Amino acid sequence: MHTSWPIQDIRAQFPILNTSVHGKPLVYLDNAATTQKPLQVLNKLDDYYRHYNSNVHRGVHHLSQLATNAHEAAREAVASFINASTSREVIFTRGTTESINLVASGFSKKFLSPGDAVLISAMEHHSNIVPWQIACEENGADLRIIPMTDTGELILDGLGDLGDLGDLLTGNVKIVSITMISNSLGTINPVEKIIAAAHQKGIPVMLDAAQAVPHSALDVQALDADFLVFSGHKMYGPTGIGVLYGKEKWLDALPPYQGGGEMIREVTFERTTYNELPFKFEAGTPDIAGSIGLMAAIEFLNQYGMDRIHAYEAELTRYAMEEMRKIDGLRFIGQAKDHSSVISFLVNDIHPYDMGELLDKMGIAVRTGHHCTQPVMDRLEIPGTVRASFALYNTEEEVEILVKGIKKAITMLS
Ligand code: C6P
Repeated sequence: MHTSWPIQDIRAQFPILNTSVHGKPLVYLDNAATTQKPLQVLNKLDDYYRHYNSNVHRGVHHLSQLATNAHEAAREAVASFINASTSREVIFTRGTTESINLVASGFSKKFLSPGDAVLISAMEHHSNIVPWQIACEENGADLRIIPMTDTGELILDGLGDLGDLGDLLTGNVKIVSITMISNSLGTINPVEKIIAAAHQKGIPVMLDAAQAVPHSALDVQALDADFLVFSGHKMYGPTGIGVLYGKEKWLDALPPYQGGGEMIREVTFERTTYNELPFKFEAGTPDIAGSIGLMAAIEFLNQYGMDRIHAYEAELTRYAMEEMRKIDGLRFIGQAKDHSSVISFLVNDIHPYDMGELLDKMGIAVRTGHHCTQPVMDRLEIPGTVRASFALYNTEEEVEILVKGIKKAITMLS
C-alpha cells in the first residue's frame, strides 16, 4: 500500500509516536481530538521563545520586529493555505470554538431580531450549537436544525432541484452554520450545495472546518464560504491558536468581539474608534508562539501536499473499515457514502467506555463517549461511540493492532 508515501520519514518527525503506554508501543488513533506535533513545529516554538520572544505590533525594537514579522508571515501563510483573497480576512483566535463564538456574538448584537432564525445541522459539535443557542435566546430567534438519516447523512430535501432546503431555509434565516465533516460520524457534508442554496437567498454560510482542514485542500474562494473556522491543534500545530476566516465585507460589518489593546485606533474616555481588519477582532497580546507554530504546521503539510495526504488517509481508512467490518458484532456509527478518516463504532452491547479502557491498556488511544455531539447520540439512541481517527502518520500495521485489540477486548468483555 502506498509505497511512495514516506511513512518512516514522517513518523521520525513525531517523537511522541515512540512512546510506550502501559508497556505497549503507543498506537495513537485520537487524531480528531488533537494531532501530534512534528519536530518542525516543536523546533519553531522553541526557536521563538529562545531567540526572539517579544510582543508584536508594539515595539520598535529589533526583537519585537522579528516577532511581528513572523506573526504576520503566519497570517499570510494561513491566507494562502486556504486561498483567502487577502490576509486581512484571517483572524487569529484560540480555536474553532472561539471563532464560532465571535461570529455568533456579532450576529447576536447586529443581525438577529425576534422571528429570525439560525440554521445548523443535526450533527454539529456543541461549539456550533451552544453559541447559536445563546445568540437566539438573546434575540428571540429560532434555532433550526437540518435533520439527518440513521446512516448519518443530512436530509437536504429539494436541494439541487429547488435550490433550497424546503421549509428550513426561509428568508428569515440570517446565517447557516454547518460542519464540513462530522467529528463523531465522519460524514463529509455537501457544503457546496448548501452554500449555493443559501446564497440564492442572500444568506451567509459559516463552515466549521475543524475536521476538514488537516485532511484535504481547502479553498475558501472556490467554496464561496462567508466564514470558515478551524483549530491549529488538529492540523499538527499547537493548541491555543485557531483561525476565523471571513469575507472582508462580513468582517467589516460585524462589531468587535472583545475590547482591549491592539483592536483600537484611538481611545478617549468618551469614544473609541476601532482598528482595521484583522486587528479589530484581536484584542490583547495574541498567541504569537501559536501563530508561528501554526505556520510551521502549514509548511509541514505543504511539504507532502494536501492531495497526497488525502489519498493516503482515504486508503488507510478504507483498509481499516474493510478489516473492522469482518469483526463479529461490530457496527459502524455513521455510514455516509462520503466518509472521512473518522471511524465511529460500537460492538454488540459493549459500552464504549469499557472498550476504550481495554484498548488503552493495549497502548491504543481512541476516544469514547459523545464526542461533544450529544444530539447525535440522542438521535441515534446510543450512549456514545468508540472512535478511531487517522492521521498522515498512521500505518496499516496500526490498523491491524486496532483490529486485534478490538477482538481481544470483545473476548474479555463477553
Ligand atoms: N472536536 C473531538 O475530539 P476546539 O476545541 O475549539 O479546538 O474545536 C471544537 C470543535 C469544533 N467543531 C468540530 C467539528 C470539532 O471536531 C471540534 C473539536 C474534538 O472531536 C474535541 S471535542
